[in-house]
Parts: sequence; C-alpha cells; structure tokens
Amino acid sequence: MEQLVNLTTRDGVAVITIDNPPVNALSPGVPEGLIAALDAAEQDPSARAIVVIGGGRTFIAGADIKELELAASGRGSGPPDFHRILARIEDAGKPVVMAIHGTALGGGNEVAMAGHYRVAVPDAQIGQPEVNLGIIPGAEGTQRLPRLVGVAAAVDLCVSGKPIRAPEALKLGLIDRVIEGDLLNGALAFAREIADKGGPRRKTSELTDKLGSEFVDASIFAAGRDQARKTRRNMLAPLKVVDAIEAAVNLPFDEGCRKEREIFQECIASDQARALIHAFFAERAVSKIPDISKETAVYNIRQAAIIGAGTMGGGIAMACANAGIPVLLKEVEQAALDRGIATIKKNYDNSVKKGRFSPAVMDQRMALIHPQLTYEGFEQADLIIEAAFESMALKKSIFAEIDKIAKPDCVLASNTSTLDIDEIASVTSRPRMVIGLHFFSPANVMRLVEIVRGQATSKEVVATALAVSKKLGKVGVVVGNCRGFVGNRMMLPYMREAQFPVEEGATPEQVDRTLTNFGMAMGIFAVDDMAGVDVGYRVGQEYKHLEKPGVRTPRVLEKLFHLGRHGQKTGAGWYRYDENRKPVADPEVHALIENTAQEAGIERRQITEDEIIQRCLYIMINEGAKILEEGYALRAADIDVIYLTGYGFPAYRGGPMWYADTVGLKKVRDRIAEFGAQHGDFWQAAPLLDRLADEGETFAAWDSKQDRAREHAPALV
Ligand code: 3H9
Repeated sequence: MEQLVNLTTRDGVAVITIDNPPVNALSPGVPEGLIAALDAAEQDPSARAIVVIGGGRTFIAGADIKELELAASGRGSGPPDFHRILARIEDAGKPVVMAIHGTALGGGNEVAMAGHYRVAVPDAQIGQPEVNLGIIPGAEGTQRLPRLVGVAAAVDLCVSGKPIRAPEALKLGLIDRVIEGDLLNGALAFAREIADKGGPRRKTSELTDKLGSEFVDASIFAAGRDQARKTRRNMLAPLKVVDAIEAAVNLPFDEGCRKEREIFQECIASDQARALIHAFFAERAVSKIPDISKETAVYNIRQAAIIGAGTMGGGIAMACANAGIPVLLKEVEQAALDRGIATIKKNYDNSVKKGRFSPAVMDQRMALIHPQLTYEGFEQADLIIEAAFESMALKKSIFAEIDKIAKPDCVLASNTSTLDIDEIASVTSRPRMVIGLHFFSPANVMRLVEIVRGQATSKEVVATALAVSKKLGKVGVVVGNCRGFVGNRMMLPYMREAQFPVEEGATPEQVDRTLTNFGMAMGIFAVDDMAGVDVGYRVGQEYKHLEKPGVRTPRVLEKLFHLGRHGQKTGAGWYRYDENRKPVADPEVHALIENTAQEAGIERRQITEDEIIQRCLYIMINEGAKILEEGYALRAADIDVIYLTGYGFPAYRGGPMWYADTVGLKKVRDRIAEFGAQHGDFWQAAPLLDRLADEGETFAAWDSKQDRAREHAPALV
C-alpha cells in the first residue's frame, strides 16, 4: 500500500503521491492507500494543506479497467465503493488540492472533483471517457461535474467522452488554475495561498449555482440525447449518462449518487460494455508480438519519403506531417503532383474552416510536405513508403530503383492492399528491410495500418513499423503475407455473399439498411459504390480461379460493370447518386436484379434481416477463423481491431470474432452448415470454428490459450 501511495511533507503542505504505473489507475490498494495517507496528513500538525499528485507520466487515468472487465463478465466484485472514498476526501479538515498532469480521466477526474481545488499543467487532459467503455461515470462524476461546469458542458463532456485541455477546463470552472512550469511547486504555492486565506472548505457536492432547474435544463437534456443518438448510434451508455446528469438536477446529491449507481450497474452488465472493454484491451494487445520486446531496437524515423501523390500517398503524407515528420512526396508528372498537393491543401483548409486547428498550424504542416518529381533527398530518408498503382510489375520496378538509392538502414514499405510483399522484397538486395504498411483511405483519418510482415522482414523493422504507427496516431496490427492480408481477405467473401440475398428477393437498400441497423458504418453496396463497382468486378475476376465448378457466382455486379455503372464516380452503381453524392434507390437496378434472377431461374422470396446478417457476417467470420488457423493473424482480437479501426464495424459489438463469440460458435457453425446445404460448397465451416464449436469454446478463450502457449514457445507470425 505504501508503495502505491506515498506521503511526504513540503514546507507545511502534505504531498500525497499516487504511484501505480503505468497510468496510476485506481487499482486495489490505491483507494485504501489514499485514505490512509489522508488520515496521516490530517493528523500531521505541521501540514496546513494537502496536495494530491500523480507519480510518473500522469495523474490518475481512471478506475482499473481490468476490475471493470471482471465486473462486466460477472466475475469479481467490481470497483470499490467510491462513495466512501470520495466523501472522505471531500470531508477532509484541511484543504485538498489536486495537481493534474498527463490525464485525469474517468475515476481520475472523479477523484479530482472530490478535492476542494484543482490545478493543472497546460497540456493536461481531463475528461469522462466512460461511454467509450459502454458505461457511465460511476464514482459520482455525473453528480459533481455539472455542479462545477454547468449542465450543458457536463452533458457534452460525458456524451462525447472527449477530454479537454487545462485552459478550457479553467474556463469551464473544472479547475482553478493553470500552472506554467513545475506542477508540484505551483500546486504547493496554491495550497499555501488557500491555507493562508482560511475559511470553510469548498465542497463540490454542495455547489448548486450552476445546476439550473428541471425546467430550464429540459432542452439541454433533449439536445444531449439527440447528440447521443446521432454520434453514438445504437449505444446505451451515452443516453443513460444524460439520465444520470438529469438526476443531479432533480435530486439531492446523495440520491443523485444512488441513481447514478443504479444506471452504472445496468450499463456494466450490458453486452455493449463487455464488447467495448474487450476492444480497449484488444487495441493495446495488438502491439504485443511474441518475438519482439521493448528491448528490440527501433530505427529512428526523422525523414520520410513517399512515392505517389494520389489519394493514398497524399493521405499518408498528411499523416506524417500531422505527426511532425518531414516528408518528401514524389510523383512522375507535374500535373499529378499538383493535383495531389491541391487535395492536401483543400483537406487542411477544411480542417481550418471547421476550427480543428489554426491557419498557422496548417502552414507548418504544409511546410513539412515537399513535393517533387525526382528521387532527390531519398538517400537521406529513414522510411520510404511506396503508394503507387496496385500493379506488381510497377511496384517491383519502384523497389528495384529505391534499393539503389536508399541508405542501408532505411525501412522500405509498400502500401499494397493485396500484393505479395515477399515478391516485392525479392527485387531488393535487402528483403529484411522491406515491410507492408497498408493504410486505409482516407489515410490521414483512418486509424488502421495493417503491418505486413514478410518472410525476411527483420524484427527491428516490424518494431519500427509499430512505433511509426503509434507516432502517426494509428493502430498498427501485424499480419501475415496472404492474399488481401486480413481485412480485405475477409471483406471479399462478405461482398460476394451480400449479393445473393439480393438475387433471391432483397433489395440493395434492404441489405444496406439491415447492416447499418446492425451498426456497420456503411452498407456493403454503398461501400461497393464508393470503392468502385469496376474495382469490385476486377477483384472478383482475379479470384475466379479459386472457385470450384458448380459454385455459385454473383451475376448483378458484372452487369452493372458492363453498363458503365461504376459507382459514385459515374453517378450510378448499385444506387443512383445526386449532385451531393447522396445514394438513392434506383428502379433500373431493381429491374436488372429481377430480370437476372428470372434468367437464372431463382424464385424470389421474402428475406429476413436475420438471414441477411447471418449470411453477410458468418461468411466473414468463417474466413477469419481460417486466417487464424493459418497463422496470418496472431489473435482473434487482432482481427477485431482491424475491423473496428479500418472497416467501420460497430465497436459496441466488439469486432466480428467477438460478435461470433456472443452469438455462440456452435450456433454460427450450425447455421453455416445449413447455408452449405442450401447454397453449396462455398459455405463450409473452417476447421478451427468447427473444433471450437464442438468444444463449446470461444475465440477469446482460444486467444488466451495461444498467448499462454506463445509465452513458453515464442514463434513468428
Ligand atoms: C472509469 O474510470 C469508471 C469510473 O467512472 C468509476 C466506476 C466505478 N485501467 O493506452 P496505453 C493500461 S473507467 C487499467 O497504451 P497511452 C493499458 O491497458 C476508466 N489499465 O498508453 C496499457 O497496458 P499494457 C476511465 C489501464 O500512453 C497501459 O496502461 N479511463 C488503464 O497511449 C498503457 O496504456 C479511461 O478510459 C486503466 N484505466 O495512453 C482511460 N488505462 O501496457 C483509459 C490504461 O499492459 N486509458 N491502462 O498494454 C487511456 O485512455 C490511455 O491508456 C491513456 C494513456 C490516455 C491514459
């Protein structure tokens, strides 16, 4: 306990330091240590005030999410009774000043608000991100926050889950002073000022002046619920958190706290909380690669260079510039280069217009991107990313060329989305330096990078790719070198299967609506139109040789392709598009589908939403199981992260593999067998799925077993 929370005295002020690395979560022992230290500080006659500060890189990043995970799955007793702890802080007989650096998130901010005063360094981040975990603040945050910042700001902070920086927190009244320079010294000086002034302690729970009234705040709650429905579609916690804040206005503090606890319990017991907590840990597990440790050397990336200033190259250049990495951007023709730079500028302009950053920041970022037609300066680059057209011949010629120019320790990356990274590496004299960095469009926005590890790719290069992804604010997931890697390999059967219910009786709109109601960011036909029907058609052609005789092939996409309906870019595909690119159902497509079905002798019928979801998702999950067994992904959770961060899969369902676990693998496998009987061979349960279903197991349990086995016998992907 002493190790987690330490007490010292500095010139008449007691200093309580929380020391629970890495993020000072409120794990067992921390709350108890905090209370013991408060008791001791109060009894110390030499201390006139108390400062609470975080050791290491942060204040308190929240309740221990591992404890929440246990509570969510019905194991463990859950987080401690915070009411007693927070009341103890608030009732302290000496002024308590919370000194914040790094982050005060969730339970961290709730502890801070129980103090009498709060000070923070300028870049400290403060917030209530609980909705990201499918829960609401459960340590009286919904009751104290509106008392400090007002109801509207509290609703916004809790529904969005987004943290704010100290200067904004000061404006809102969440903190009392921004400390420039040394935090502890500033907090000590502040504490002495307060002690000198004397007077009663300021208890947040007793403040009421910013609460308004049920009547006055009604429109704020209505707007908060609208915001929740719009920005957090289908999610429980963002709506529930508004109910809890409403209780702060309508009920006395203690009753409001009881209401908050009830709602917290409801949320933590939900499937959504379990899925979102899984997603939290999955996202952090992806960087744990068996043969790569913290000691693995990482190349320092000070200068990047990109080949190709198209949509992908331009987006990657922006991602580098946003992270402060200077980048050379090469094209073959001036016109293409100008187009690429104009797009980058337009994107940055839009961000400035939306107030995301200032024109000065935009200028700094533009200045980091150096457009050029030659390889000049590439010899200095630490990382070269090829983002040229998806053609093996072209990529090979580029890699052969950069092999001659790049310095020996330069990482050579390809942004290929499907091609064999080993074949690309084979034309260089240093395959160990070659890796795939598959960004997703728009690359300056999308968080996923598939890191494709080739046969020869060195550990140091993989570790560098993970570090670069993190530096760019992205999630790097290491995958093996198979066709389409993980994401696109699973996408293909999904895109293909979705077309059959349409031939059999559904419309593209019905399929898309079902998928978006399920929570997908976009319906599959809308995705098809955005990516290009021509692209879908060509990819389908490439995979044709994999299909066995007698296996059904989709027919409508090919017809759309030959009609020149290539999607958004031609104004028509599965949908028709108006000038704002809004998709509209098209009777011509309906007629085309019906004629196609008639020609093929398919009797059209009513298709249920359940069938649509099962056919679209189970085929994808089945492919995921094959990928796992073949070793192209390390964990089912890695696949989930890929789909959550790159393919718009709803986070509150945890990703496709987690979703399969929640349905039950036996049910998924048995339904696949039924589809096999109805629709033929393409539907055949993957051996891993079959085995786990027989054993009554889950992918999550399989992950844990694999992780444990790898600890004893590390292996390459
Ligand atoms: C809450 O407080 C509920 C309350 O209302 C009370 C209810 C009764 N617990 O992200 P990183 C681990 S809900 C346990 O890579 P960064 C993380 O797993 C909570 N572990 O670092 C990782 O472990 P490992 C509200 C935690 O610098 C390591 O720390 N709070 C927790 O990129 C490093 O994490 C939040 O939602 C935790 N609370 O980012 C904040 N936090 O090394 C959640 C982190 O073994 N945390 N870990 O993989 C974050 O957003 C980021 O971790 C943070 C640091 C921004 C703090």
